[in-house]
Amino acid sequence: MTVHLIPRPAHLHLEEGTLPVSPTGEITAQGEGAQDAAQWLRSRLTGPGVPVQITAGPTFSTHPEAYELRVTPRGITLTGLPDGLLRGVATLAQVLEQHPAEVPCLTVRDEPRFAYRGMMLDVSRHFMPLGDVKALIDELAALKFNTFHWHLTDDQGWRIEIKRYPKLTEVGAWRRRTLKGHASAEPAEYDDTPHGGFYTQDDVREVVAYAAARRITVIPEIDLPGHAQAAQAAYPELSCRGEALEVWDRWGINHEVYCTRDQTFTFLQGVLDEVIDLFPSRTVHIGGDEVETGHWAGCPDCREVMRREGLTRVKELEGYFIGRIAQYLTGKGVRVIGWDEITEGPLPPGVTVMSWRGFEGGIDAARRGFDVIMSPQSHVYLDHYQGDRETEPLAIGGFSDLHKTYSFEPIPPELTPGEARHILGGQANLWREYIPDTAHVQYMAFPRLHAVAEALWTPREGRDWNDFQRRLPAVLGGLPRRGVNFRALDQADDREAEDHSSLP
Ligand code: TNX
Repeated sequence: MTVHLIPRPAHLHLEEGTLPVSPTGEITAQGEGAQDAAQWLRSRLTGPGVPVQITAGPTFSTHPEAYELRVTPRGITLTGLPDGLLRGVATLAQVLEQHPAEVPCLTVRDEPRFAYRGMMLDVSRHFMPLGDVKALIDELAALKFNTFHWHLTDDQGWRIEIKRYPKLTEVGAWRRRTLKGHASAEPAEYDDTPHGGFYTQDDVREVVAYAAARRITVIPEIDLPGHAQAAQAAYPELSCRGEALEVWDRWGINHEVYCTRDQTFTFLQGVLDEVIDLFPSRTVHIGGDEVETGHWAGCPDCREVMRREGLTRVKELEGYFIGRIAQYLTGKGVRVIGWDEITEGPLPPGVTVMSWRGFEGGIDAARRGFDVIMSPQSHVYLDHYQGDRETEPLAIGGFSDLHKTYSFEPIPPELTPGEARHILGGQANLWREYIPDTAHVQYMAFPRLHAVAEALWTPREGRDWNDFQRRLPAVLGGLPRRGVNFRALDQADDREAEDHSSLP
């Protein structure tokens, strides 16, 4: 008997014998986190009972996500600290899925390579119903991700209820129409169907609790100072010219930007105060990507801010904006994350950089002593094509097939070991301009998320493309049972023959 596990564990020993599963088998739980683990395991089981003893406690490793799983002819034991127990259940669920009647005896001793293992979902460009968000979180937990980055605001929709500013969702959560086809197509065509939706604060609490029970941290993103036209549509005074804007109906880089006058900060601090209270992780992503400064250059209020702050170039207002918001949050004990554009200015103390335009922003930040999460669009952008453009559904562009995604290595070779310690881990991003519904999200996410999961969890020396391909079909087999869509594997991968190295 064999088991096929993704991500591949640090240590797996298959042993002689099996454990027959019988309807009388019971799951018992002891200690902190064990109940959550037991409950999640029950929700994953389809077959008869299994005798599993889940016990919170120390293992071979002091890592909080380490666990030890043993299957013997007498039963199954899972030991670990609270986070580790959830990761162990993810492993056990894959084993049981593949062997529902008779479980092979084995020992797994496992812990992650990286502390941060994330996925970002854009719910602004297209909304995702609450239940589907929770189902996605389940799949993340199954692959041992520990962070869900929720991109809640952008030009095309504001998706989180803010009690102080009700128009953000009354107005900002709805757009009149959506572009049909690719944004580069001329002339532009629209579907003339309103699109929208938002999460109430109760919805947000529900998602956070659901994720917490699976030991997944939810990080909200409130994108600023660009990517904010939906907020400006709700409150026109947030733009430099105070003009009436609509929630944006196009894709691409927008010229709209929050004005840098003080009133904008009063607004954003009010928003952030409510956001902080909803997310116990006390971590907020403040965006910072793709800022167009044209409106600032022509705005008397922004000119006045430049004079007051002693800034000579309009571009410096970007660093001012990010710095002021970061300082506000840091002062409240909140950890701040921003996209790598923020490295172009003075980095606020303690900020974590998320490197998306490539590895360079992350390398720069690590060398400057800042923590980094690698999410380069070259490897882990799940909105990019994963196959032939002729036959794949319309996508934004790019090309990252499974092989490319699997080759994602978060630690760039040019960093010294000291600098490399700042690389906390990595993240796959799913932007949704061209991905309207959940089945399509799943099609783009799986199995590329399986590849990212392994890049982030498995020890460097344990990663092997050929071996990954061998394990994948069995693991993917569980998805349809849960109603989760995925992209079927390509028939023959001719790279296999020529590729003898352990990494692609
Ligand atoms: C760039 S990645 C963006 C997003 C787009 C994405 C499309 C990043 C921080 N900004 O606004 O949706 O490209 O791939």
